[in-house]
Amino acid sequence: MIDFCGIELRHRVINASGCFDALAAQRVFGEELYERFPFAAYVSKTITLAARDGNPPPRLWESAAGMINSIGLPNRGLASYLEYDLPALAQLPVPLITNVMGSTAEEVGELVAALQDREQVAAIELNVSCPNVATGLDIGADPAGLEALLRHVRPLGRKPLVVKLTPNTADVAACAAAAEAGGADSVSLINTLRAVALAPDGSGPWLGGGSGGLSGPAIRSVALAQVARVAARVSIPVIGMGGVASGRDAGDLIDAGATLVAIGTECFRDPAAGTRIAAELELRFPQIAR
Ligand code: RRO
Repeated sequence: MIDFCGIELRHRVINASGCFDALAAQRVFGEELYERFPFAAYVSKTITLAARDGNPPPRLWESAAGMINSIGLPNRGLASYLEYDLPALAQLPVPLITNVMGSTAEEVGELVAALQDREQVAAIELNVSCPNVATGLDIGADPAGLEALLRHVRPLGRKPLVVKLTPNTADVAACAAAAEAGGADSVSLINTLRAVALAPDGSGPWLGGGSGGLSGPAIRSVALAQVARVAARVSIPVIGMGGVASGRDAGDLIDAGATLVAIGTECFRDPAAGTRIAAELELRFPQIAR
C-alpha cells in the first residue's frame, strides 16, 4: 500500500483531473468499472461555485504528439456537485479527490469549506490555473499570491489540500515552495502548457476560447524537468503528470521524485490506460510500484 497524505492507495497511478469522467464511464461500462477501476484514487473534474457553460467550440485541436484543449470549465456548480455527483462518486472503490477552482481566495475558501464535512471526499485539489480577477495573472503563477491563498483556505478544515501547479510561470519550484509554506499537503504538476492552434484556412485561432493548453507526449520532457525541480525543493509529496503513456514514463517521474503519477491525455485514447500503466510499472519496476 502507498500512503499519500494519510490516504491508503493500492498503487501509484491516478487520473489527471478532467481526463476521465467516472460517471460517464459507469454509464458505458456498468458494474465492470467498479470491479476493474483503472486508478488507485479518482480525481474529479474541476468544479466552480456557479454553474458554467464552458468555452464555445471548437474545444480541441490535435497537435504533433499532443492535444490542445480549451474546454473552459463546464460544470453544474458546487450545489449540483454536492447533491448529484458526490453520492454517485462515493460508490467508486477508490478514494475521491475533488478538484476545485475559484477566481479569488474567498471563492476557493467557499468551495473548500463546503467539502470539509463530506466524508466521501478524501482530499481536495486546488486548480490554481485561473486568472486572478484583480491582477489578470494566473493565481498559481505568483508565489506570494499562492501562499496567501493557502493561508486563507488552510484553516478551513483538515482535509489534505493538493495544489495543482501551473507550468506557465517563471519559477515553478518557487510556486511549489510557496504552496508548501502556506500549508499545502501536496503539489501536483504539470497542468497544460499555454498554446495556440491556427485554423488551416488562415482565419485565425482555431479554438473557440482563443488559446488553450497543450498536453500529451509533447509535454513529457517538460513535465520531467518541472517535477524534478519541484521534488528537489519541497518535502511534501508530489503528484507527477504530463504525457505519461507507459509504465516507463511513470517510472521516470517517480525516479524524479513523484510519489504518485497521474494519467491525462492517454485516458482519451485508452480508458483502461491506468490499469495498463500500473501493471507495466509493477512488472518493470517492482521496487517502486507500491
Ligand atoms: O477546462 C479547461 O479548459 C482546462 C482546465 Br480548468 C485546466 O486546468 N487545464 C486544461 O488544460 N484545461
